[in-house]
Formats: sequence, C-alpha cells, structure tokens
Amino acid sequence: MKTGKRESDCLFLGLDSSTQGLKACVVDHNLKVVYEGAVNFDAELPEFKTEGGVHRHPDGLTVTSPAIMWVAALDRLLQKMKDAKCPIGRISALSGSGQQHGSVWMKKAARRALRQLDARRALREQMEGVFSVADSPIWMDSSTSRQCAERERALGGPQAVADLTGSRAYERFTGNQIARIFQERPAAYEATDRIALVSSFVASLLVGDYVPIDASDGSGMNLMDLRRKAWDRVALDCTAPGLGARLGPIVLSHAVIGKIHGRYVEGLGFDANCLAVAFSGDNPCSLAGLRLQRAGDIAISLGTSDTVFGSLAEPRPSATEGHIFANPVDPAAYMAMVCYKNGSLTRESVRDQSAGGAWDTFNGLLDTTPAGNEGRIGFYIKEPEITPPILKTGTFRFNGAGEKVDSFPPEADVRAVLEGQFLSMRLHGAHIGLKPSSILATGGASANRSIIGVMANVFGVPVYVGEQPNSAASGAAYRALHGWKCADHGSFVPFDKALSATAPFKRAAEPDKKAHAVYSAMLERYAGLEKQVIGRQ
Ligand code: ADP
Ligand code: XUL
Repeated sequence: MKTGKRESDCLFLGLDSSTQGLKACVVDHNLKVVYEGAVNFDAELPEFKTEGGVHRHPDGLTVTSPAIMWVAALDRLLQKMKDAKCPIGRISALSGSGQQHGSVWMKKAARRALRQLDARRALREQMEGVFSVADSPIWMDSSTSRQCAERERALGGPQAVADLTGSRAYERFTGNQIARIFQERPAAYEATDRIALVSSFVASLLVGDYVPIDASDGSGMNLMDLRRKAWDRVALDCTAPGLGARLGPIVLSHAVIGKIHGRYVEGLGFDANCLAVAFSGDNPCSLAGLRLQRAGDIAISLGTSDTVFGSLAEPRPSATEGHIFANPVDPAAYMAMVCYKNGSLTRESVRDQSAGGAWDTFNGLLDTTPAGNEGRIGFYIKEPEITPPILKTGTFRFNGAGEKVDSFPPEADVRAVLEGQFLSMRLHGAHIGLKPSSILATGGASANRSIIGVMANVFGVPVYVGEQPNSAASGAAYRALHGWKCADHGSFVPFDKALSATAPFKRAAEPDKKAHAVYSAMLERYAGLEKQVIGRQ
C-alpha cells in the first residue's frame, strides 16, 4: 500500500496508557518531538477514586483499574492536544503502548458502540455499560497462584510453560487472570464477546472496531506459542472454553490494523487516512523508543514497575525468572526482561518516611552514606514481588553482620532501597542473559541523577538517558513511523533503516571503580539474604 505522502510532511503519534496515566508524544520524521502531553488518572479523573491509577482490593492480592477510566482519559488527552494546537491533521500514523497483561472485557454491545462512535458525544458516554467486567485486572494483581499451578500442571511444568510461551506461569499474565474470571464469574465470562489487552483496547477506541493483539504484548499472556506467534490450542483450552474466538487474531507488531475512525476526523481534525499501527506493551515500546538492537545494550525502566530488558537473538526461557517476548521491531528476534513490582511507588514510600516526601532531601541523604551502606542490606516489599516471587509484604533489614534488624537510620533506608533494587537487577538480569556493557535509563525516576549514579556504580557501566524520560510513548511514535514505512514500502523495512535519525541519548552517569568493587563483593551476600527472605514466607 503506497501512502502517497512525503515523509517530511508527516507526523507520528504515540500514546502510552500506563498504570498512572495516559501520555502522548508526537514526533516528526527526524524523531524530533513536536508535542507531548499527559493525563494523570488520580489528579485529573478523581471521580474514579484511584490511587496510583489502581484500586487495591482488601485481599491484598487483587488489583484492578476501571476500564471506563482509560476511555475517559483518551478523550481528555486528545482534547488537550487540540487545545495546545498540536498539528493533528499532519499525523500520518499512530500507534500506542499499554501497561502489559491487563485485560479489557467487552460484551457484544462494545463492537456496535465502537463502530458507531460519534464525534458529538463523549467517548465515555458511548462506552458506558459495554464491559462484561467493569474493573480490569492489571499487572499488579497477584491473586491467581491457583490458576498458575493449574496451568503448569496442564502444560507439563514450569519449564514446559516457559519453553512454549516465553515465561513460566505468572500471576499477572493475562491467561491466568482469564482463568480466574472464568472460574469465579462464569456469567461474566459467558457475556464476553472480546477480551482485549490494554494496548489493543486503546487501539480499538481509535480505530472504532475490535483490533488484533500484537505478538509482542501477546507474549505476556502465557497463551501464545512464542516461536509461531500464534495462540497455542492446549494453553487456550486449559484456561477457559471458547477462548480463541474471544481473543481474536495476533499480528506482527509493525502491522497496520486500520485507519482512524471518522469520529476523530470530524471532531479533532485527524486526517481520514491516518493509519493505526498495532499497539503493543509498554516494555516492548520502550525497547523501540530506546532503539535497543545489539546484545549488551540494556535498558532499565524506572516507572511504576521497574524493568530490565534488552534484545535477544536466541531465546532461553527460564522456569524460575524473567520473560522472553517477541521483539516489537524485528519479527526474527526476541526480547528478554525481568520485572519488579516494587519500583517507583516503593521508592516514594521510603522518600515519604525518611525524607519528608521530597526527592531533593532523599538525594541529599543518599550523599551522606557510602557505597555499600556499611554492609546494610534491605528488602522493601511494599507490594507482593515478582522478581524473586515474594508474596508476603514487609521490610526486611539486615546489618553488616547479616543480622535482622527492625530499623535503619533514615539515610541508610534511602541508600538501602536503591542498592537493593539495583543489586537484584544485576543478579536476576544476569540469570537470563542481560549483562550490560552500557545502560539506557528511562521511566519517571530516570530523571533523578542521584538514582542513576547508584545504578552506574552497581553495574559498573555508563548510564545514558534520552531527551524525555518516557520512552514508551516515544517508542510507540517510532513504531507508528516504522509501521507506516513498511506499509509505504509494501514489505518489511528494518527498524534502524526506517528511523534514519540518530538516537538522541546523552551520557548521564559514569561508574566509580571503587564503588563498583564494593557492589561486586556485596552481590553474593545479597543473594544469600534474598534466599532467607524468600524462605520466611
Ligand atoms: P508509568 O509506569 O506509570 O509510566 P512513569 O514512568 O511516568 O510511570 O514514572 C512515574 C514515577 O516516576 C512516579 O511514581 C515517581 O515516583 C517517579 N519519579 C518522578 N520524578 C522522580 C524523581 N525526581 N526522582 C525519583 N522518582 C521520580
Ligand atoms: C511487565 C509488567 C509491567 C507493566 C506495567 O511484565 O508487568 O512492567 O507492563 O508497566
């Protein structure tokens, strides 16, 4: 399909429906950012009463977000773009990113509503009542241990599930969430016509129809055969009956999935020919945004979740940790990742308790303590953890002699939370082949140079940052450009060829050799204490 347009006239939009908010990034053909905007769920849509974008349920394990909140946020963000005079009419292609694993449950009425979207009425009003499950389970949920055990039994054990789908069964992975809803709310399952991921759902709102799930975000479900990029029949059947029809097809991540719906042409001035490229997960989109292609190029994202990831030619899925996903920009490649639930929100809670709620104070306290924290090591498990799996929450502190203690001085807590997080990333990342020669840091906390400094020292490599800390939204915009180029060319164009401009990253932290040696010596002790904490559950 020839688009018939000059690239230099075109703009590309990336959306990122993340845990705490919805963001937009528009770039030109040189990847120069021409617009950025955001809607924060807690602050700007207070009627949904979320904290950090989510509802935590009393069982301590179930975490959901209202699907209609994501709908309301999209209208609000698009209006902001219009009000800011973003040149919407020049956007030739759009794509998006979504928090991974979350599921959106739609009744038959949803498809009708999507197809008939009307520019004169709020999106929210038109989508109200079309969900069979109004509160979407999201990635922070850890309530499906039973369903995970059932999946591993049905498919031949954790290694077999990992070999097939790229990951052993994980509580937050969509297939296990679907199994729980089928078991506990059969009527809701029965009433469901389509189950989308957060990414494909937001795409549906823009295209005005159901759209396929992309292979990269689809890898986070425990349902897809990673190598064939197709649903696995046995994995579907052990989840719920009639699931294949409810999930719809899988496409490659650079595929064009449709054009923008007339509602947005009429109401906001989008070009009727604006293409929609398959939406994907936030981590895959960040991989695209950071343009990680070579082994040893590793990214660490410090967002609501913390993740460590990189590109990989040959997948070696692990029965104990980490994930392998289809690569979002290269159909022949993969990506490896480890994910932590105790990321920014856990750092924030230490900041609030020890530093009066201010990052400047937090950074100041960090500077008063030496690398290695005089042997103190802490595990701050505010949320049930994924890596390693620690479902019991609490703070576990050890002094230099390895004895458990009840408290640290505030400055030691500040250092311990950061050192613990980065030591864990170094330890577990290495287990799945993520050994950095340099690190690209992204996500909200990557704006903090003190935090980045500890990262550089723990890993002993330089850390780079991009122009804007949100690589998921810019990555989605780059993927829009990539998909548009492939469509224009009529066949696959390598990502690095499609993106001619060089990556705008700057060196933000250098490792200090002495500090790095301290951390290398600490790693074994850290691993031993981690085993103790896991053993206490
Ligand atoms: P999401 O995963 O929802 O996309 P972001 O990547 O936008 O999240 O990151 C949001 C987080 O960034 C906030 O929860 C906040 O703790 C963190 N953050 C923002 N600025 C700083 C800072 N200067 N120092 C440390 N953390 C920060
Ligand atoms: C990845 C994961 C999180 C979410 C939210 O497996 O659970 O990183 O994608 O960012």
